Amino acid sequence: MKIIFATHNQNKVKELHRLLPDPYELLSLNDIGCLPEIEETGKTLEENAKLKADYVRYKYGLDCFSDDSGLEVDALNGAPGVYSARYAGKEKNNDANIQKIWKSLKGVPDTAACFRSVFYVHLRGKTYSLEGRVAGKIVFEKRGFGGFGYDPIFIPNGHKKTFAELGDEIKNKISHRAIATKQLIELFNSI
Ligand code: ITT
Repeated sequence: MKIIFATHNQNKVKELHRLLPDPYELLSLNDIGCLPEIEETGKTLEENAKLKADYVRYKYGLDCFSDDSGLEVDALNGAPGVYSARYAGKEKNNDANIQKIWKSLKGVPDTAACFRSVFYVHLRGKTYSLEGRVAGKIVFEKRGFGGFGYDPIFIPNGHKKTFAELGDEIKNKISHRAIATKQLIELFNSI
């Protein structure tokens, strides 16, 4: 079964390739020749996830799913949240984003945070919204080389290492995206 994942983020694509079992053939936006960036003008993860999936559904007439995700820091009232990719500017500079998190959290003792991922799905004339969340905390140094984005500064609860240190195998068991993907597979299996 072919599934279109409405993303240009190759890190997300790599994770989904590992998370989806064999019968599913994952196609990204690049794979279907959809090269322009889809504008993310929503104010919530839910709104942006819908925007991305709707774009593909209505431009190409294809079933698909999207993922809008972000890091939500308690002491920053949920920021960077929906603006995670562009926290330090629209050029999506990951190092600058991490520096901005550290600056905003300077002197803050409680660095509790979570990653949240919202999937919006178009499937056989119906739409679905799915969500995964993983809680943890921010650390003030980059640790590890795996993953992407904020992974080097995020330690999931119950662990002593960052997502970047834990590596793909463990991240893909417990992450926000892994939890949402489980629900996606259940949805596919239910129809
Ligand atoms: P698409 O819109 O094409 O899917 P994007 O990178 O712009 O790609 P988002 O708008 O959903 O995706 O932004 C997600 C950002 O949140 C991402 O760029 C990272 O900065 C952060 N993020 C999301 N999931 C993450 C993860 O598993 N590990 C680390 N950072 C993550």
